[in-house]
Amino acid sequence: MFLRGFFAGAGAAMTLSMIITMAAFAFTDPFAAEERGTAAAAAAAPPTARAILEVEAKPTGRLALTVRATIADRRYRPVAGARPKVTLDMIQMPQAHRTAPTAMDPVAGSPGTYEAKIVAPMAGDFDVAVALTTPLPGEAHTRITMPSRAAKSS
Ligand SMILES: [Cu+2]
Repeated sequence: MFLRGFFAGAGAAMTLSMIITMAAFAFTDPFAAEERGTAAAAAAAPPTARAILEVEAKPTGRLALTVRATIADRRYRPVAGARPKVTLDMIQMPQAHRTAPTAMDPVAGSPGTYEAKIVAPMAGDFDVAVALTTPLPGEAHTRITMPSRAAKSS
């Protein structure tokens, strides 16, 4: 009698604990689970864990331009310690004189912001690509037109 009650009780308890576990899975924040992670979990991070980038480029002189990128994680927290690189590729002449990737430097006092001053190979329209691999992978593009003569400063 006691034993039967015990097993029935154990069975009910087990079922209840399974329901709680399943509910916990259903309501656990998947980002939190990922960030809690160990090195193994980080290595297995899903490909959706990508950086969010905003890229701006502006001409600063004849063929010279400044590229600025802000890099954040998926929760819009600035990503410090990244090593973004910028590459120019001419839109009218794809791959013809794509620049070597140039490292971008962190901007002092502005966490998650990186900048590089580069020189376009010729006047024209360029795709400006900023990419990083650590601590998160990410890539973003903008476009810039380098005028055939330097714009007058106003
Ligand atoms: Cu060209």
